[in-house]
Amino acid sequence: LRSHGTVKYPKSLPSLPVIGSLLHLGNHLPPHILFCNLQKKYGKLYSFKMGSHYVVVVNNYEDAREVLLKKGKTFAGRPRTVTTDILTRDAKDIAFADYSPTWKFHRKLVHSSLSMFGEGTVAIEQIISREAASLCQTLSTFQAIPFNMEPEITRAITNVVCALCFNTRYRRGDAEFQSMLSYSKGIVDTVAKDSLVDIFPWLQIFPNKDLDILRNSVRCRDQLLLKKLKEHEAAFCSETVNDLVDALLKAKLSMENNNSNLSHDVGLTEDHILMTVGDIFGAGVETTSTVLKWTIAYLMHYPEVQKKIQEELDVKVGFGRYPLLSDRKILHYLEATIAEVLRIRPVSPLLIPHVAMKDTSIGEYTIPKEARVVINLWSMHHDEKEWVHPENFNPDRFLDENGHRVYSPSQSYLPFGAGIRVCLGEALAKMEVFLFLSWVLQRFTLEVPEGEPLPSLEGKFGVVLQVKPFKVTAKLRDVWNNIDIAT
Ligand code: HEM
Ligand code: PLO
Repeated sequence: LRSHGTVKYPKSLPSLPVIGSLLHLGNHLPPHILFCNLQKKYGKLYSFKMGSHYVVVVNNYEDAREVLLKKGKTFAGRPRTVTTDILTRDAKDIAFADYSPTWKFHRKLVHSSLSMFGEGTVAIEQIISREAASLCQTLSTFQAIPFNMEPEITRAITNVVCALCFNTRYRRGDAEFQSMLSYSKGIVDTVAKDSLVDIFPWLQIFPNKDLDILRNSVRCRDQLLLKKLKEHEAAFCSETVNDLVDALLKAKLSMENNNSNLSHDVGLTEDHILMTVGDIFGAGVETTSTVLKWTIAYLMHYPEVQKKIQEELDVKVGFGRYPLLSDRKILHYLEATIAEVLRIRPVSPLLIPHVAMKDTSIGEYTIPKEARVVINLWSMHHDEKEWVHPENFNPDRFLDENGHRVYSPSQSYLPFGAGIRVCLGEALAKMEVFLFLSWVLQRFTLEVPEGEPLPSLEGKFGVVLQVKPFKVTAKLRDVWNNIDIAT
């Protein structure tokens, strides 16, 4: 440890070239696993230099909670990185924007608009259920034919976000949806390619193929977003606010009417509106569809878990009605399964890096202003002191002895982060994952097709922890052959 009088800094890795070579040579370990393994040598809290940046890695819940909750505001900054600056026109969005009045204002605006269009109310339940019904309809056309569920899951989830942002939806094969799929893949593959920690700052100096793909994909996305914005402007009527774009336009117009400079000061420019919608749209699609794919992959490996979910559905919901959001209170095993998926394969295993906005501390260690703080959720969710056999998939961890859902069996569990930078879509995501899974599993049993391998559970690290593609068969459950299906 480096100590200067009473000042004690976290143990430091020798130098960046070490990290660089570790990443290259360390069996190509993804950063969350590498950072987890480095604890053995450097302890739970350690640091390294990345070019001129000082990075601190937190691997335990005590320190993570201090950063996110106790000192949430101090650590609410965000770093700028080359790729996210391209994505967000220099951080004019929410997720990658530094702590500022503009960030605060947009977060509030989006939060209230999402609730206005029904988060937690009947409207959003209807939107999700409509897409769940449509997904089930599509699945029934695949009867017993092995297929990759990814495009249909993505379309269903995209349609929910489309309804909230633009008040539209896509049909199968829609050209605009296809182009969205392709630009989004381009962004996911290249933005923060080796994690948002910007492991390879040299990207900046040597523009390469990935940066071209990113720029082209972002250009396509921005064209689409701009088109939506112009359509909304043309049809705008302040009396009927139908979606997020309307809500942002209304806020902008009302500010411009009151004081022509205010909308610029607070960051309600066209750029800000486009980037904010881009964030919600991107986060809304990539995260939720990833959780659904992980859940299905685990259900393939653990058919007994799928069976238990179905038995619970049969007893508590039956076959005479659709699953409803209010069933979350009684479908404990399904809720526990979702919680366990978010533990074992967190969508965002390193969160988004935080930045110390002033000199501060974590535990007994001094943290200088501008330090980047990476919270390693993977270490927290796989901590052997907190979880029995953490690599085992076991929904029962989230149930008490009466089979009721335990909100959080350990403090070492924060799939959505916590504090003032907590995920903005947590409530929405939980509703979607619950409704889609309950609708699908009420009707279908998902199986590994004959001759196909089990899905890989390894994961592919990037801006989200992705599942590798796999095939399933969706078999209509026997009981439905004798019942008039109400989809
Ligand atoms: C941020 C997880 C779904 C919008 C985050 C963070 C995590 C997370 C870990 C970073 C927190 C931090 O840096 O401390 C998840 C998971 C999801 C999910 C596990 C699905 C199960 C969504 C959805 C939306 C959304 C559906 C949009 C509707 C956002 C936004 C931020 C964020 C805007 C940035 C917040 C900020 O920096 O102020 N999410 N998310 N997320 N999420 Fe989610
Ligand atoms: C996903 C690809 C989109 O085209 C753009 C986009 C916007 C917001 C990002 C999201 C991507 C990935 C997941 C992120 C989200 C903001 C918050 C969320 C990083 C890059 C998480 C899980 O932290």
